[in-house]
Amino acid sequence: MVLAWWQHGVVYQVYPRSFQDSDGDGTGDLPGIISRLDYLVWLGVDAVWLSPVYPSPMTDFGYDVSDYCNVDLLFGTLADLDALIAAAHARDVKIILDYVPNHSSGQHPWFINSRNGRASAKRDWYIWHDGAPGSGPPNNWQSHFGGSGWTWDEGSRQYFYHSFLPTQPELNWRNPQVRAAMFDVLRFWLARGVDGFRVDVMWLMIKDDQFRDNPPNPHCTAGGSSYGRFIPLYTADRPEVQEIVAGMRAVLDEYPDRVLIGELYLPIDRLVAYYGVDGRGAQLPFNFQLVQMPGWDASTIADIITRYEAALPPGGWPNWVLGNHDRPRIASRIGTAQARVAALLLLTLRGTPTLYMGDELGMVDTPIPEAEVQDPAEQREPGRGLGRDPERTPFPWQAGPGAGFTNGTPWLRIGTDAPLSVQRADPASMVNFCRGLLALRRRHPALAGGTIECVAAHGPVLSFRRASHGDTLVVLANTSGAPAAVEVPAGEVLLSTHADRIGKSVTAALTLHPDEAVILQPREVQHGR
Ligand code: TEU
Repeated sequence: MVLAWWQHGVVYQVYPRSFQDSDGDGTGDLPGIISRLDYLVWLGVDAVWLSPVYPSPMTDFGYDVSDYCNVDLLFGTLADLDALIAAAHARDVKIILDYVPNHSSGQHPWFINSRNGRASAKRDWYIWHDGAPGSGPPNNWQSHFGGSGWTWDEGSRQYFYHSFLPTQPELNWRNPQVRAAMFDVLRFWLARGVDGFRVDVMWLMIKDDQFRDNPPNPHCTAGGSSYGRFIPLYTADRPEVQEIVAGMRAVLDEYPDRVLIGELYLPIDRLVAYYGVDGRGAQLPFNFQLVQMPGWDASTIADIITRYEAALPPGGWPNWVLGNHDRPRIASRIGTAQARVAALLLLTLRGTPTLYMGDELGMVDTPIPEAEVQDPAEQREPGRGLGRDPERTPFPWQAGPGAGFTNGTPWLRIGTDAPLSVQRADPASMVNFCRGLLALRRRHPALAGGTIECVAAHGPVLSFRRASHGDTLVVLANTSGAPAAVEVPAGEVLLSTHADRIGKSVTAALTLHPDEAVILQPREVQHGR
């Protein structure tokens, strides 16, 4: 089976604001990314997903778009993005843009028109509603950032809905004019050579047309976001959204080899619906099971892999993610030793991996003092661990002030992680381990496109087998901090989180070090039997 680039390749998420500043304003930008493409080639990734770089008031750091077909001067110009696409393609690296269709900025001309009055041409491009009888918002729909999802507009004397900030009014995707306009946005970028899109909050794009209250959440945890007080039955994963996803995919299919990735925080059985009927939906509905799992142990991971693989529809291509710009970093969630184990799993499980920038360095969350908090999620619901600044700190390229990220004042403080320059010089560093994994992945068809079999947990050890046309590898991951003995086929260790193990022959039993994961090539395969 010939694999598409988005099947055998590895996606790397760049948070542009924090990747590389080229003009000293303390914020990353497009020329900065261009200057670092050779690093990404050195690392061995195949596609770059850029978080939004469109014009925006930046109330949610670019996820509040005021012009879908341009570039914010903070990041550069449209010509800079064209140059990035060309420079990436010259290196056989694909460019995926973040597409934010669920809501625009309140400063978008469409919303300014819509807010002008109930008779304005674009009134129905957004979700407006009278208040509840008596007073107050129409219903109990909440913002993901806390508080009501409705804001009163005194001028036109109605409420408008926003799943996130009041500065992010919800587009009305039931309106065919909105669909047509937003599908043309896709075509604008596709015509410029963009290789695909990561669709922001794909599962939120349709809301109940009867505006019914969401039911209370019996599992609501104290201290969490107020959003969790209700089950988003009427504001998430509505059946009509599938038609929108299929429409987006149909637009991408007007161009060759484009990929549609969906941001979807859903349980497995609902997540797989987004592959669409006959695979006409998203090729990669993001699988956040390893991001959201409460613990980190072999049996839980084995169960997730098994259930996910079983749930995939015919032709559904799997994918795995460990982190992104919205969630605490994997190394902070499970520790730096297990983060190596997690990296090996991410790059050996079946399907397309997405690597969040800095995780290849083993970056941890950087504590942000209250006075320096910038994320609205933290500002609106402080002290609940919902803030995202800690996982968004600038990429540390080298030691010293600015860490090679900027020669100005960084927009957000720089953490204390070992910089790339130091790690590149250390053969045992996380970045060299990840680079070795990526190289092994490219050398072994079993990893990029092979089957996954024999998924099991033996106490703290997760094991599975990858195979393709005579190339067979066995992955063993000790998810504990204690040594763990495990039965293995005799063979050779091709890669390990522990450098001393590499190249060693193993017999029927192997005692894994604490926090050790290995990739084993069984001997029966080595002699081609
Ligand atoms: O995030 C949507 C999402 O996953 C929310 O759960 C969000 O992570 C959480 O509520 C934040 O506390 C996407 C983007 O990735 C995120 O950066 C944006 O803020 C959000 O949509 C709105 O566009």
